[in-house]
Amino acid sequence: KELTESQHDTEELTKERIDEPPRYHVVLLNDDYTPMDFVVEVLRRFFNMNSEKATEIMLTIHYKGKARCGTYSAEIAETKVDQVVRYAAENQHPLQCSMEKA
Ligand code: TYC
Repeated sequence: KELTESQHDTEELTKERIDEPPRYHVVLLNDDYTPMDFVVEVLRRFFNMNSEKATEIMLTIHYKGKARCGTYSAEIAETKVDQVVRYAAENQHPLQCSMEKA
């Protein structure tokens, strides 16, 4: 599109001003002990998945070692990791959860 010189300047200034905050994938890791049902429950409870989606993601983790469960701002991702690790520990499961920069 054709822009005047001042429109170019405005676009550049806007670009510099609205730098989007970084986002993070929350990742669940496989282990040999956590029951499949528990992982499905975690995915439904903390990542708002339906049974079908939760089962699909749980099986991806089981067969491939890990899967992304959602992408969030740093603060929300940290909260999810915290909630999952705490809930797993409360239930004596070794389920591990971490975050990766998107
Ligand atoms: N591998 C586990 C089992 O066979 C199931 C499992 C799936 C564990 C996903 C953790 O994040 C996980 N019971």
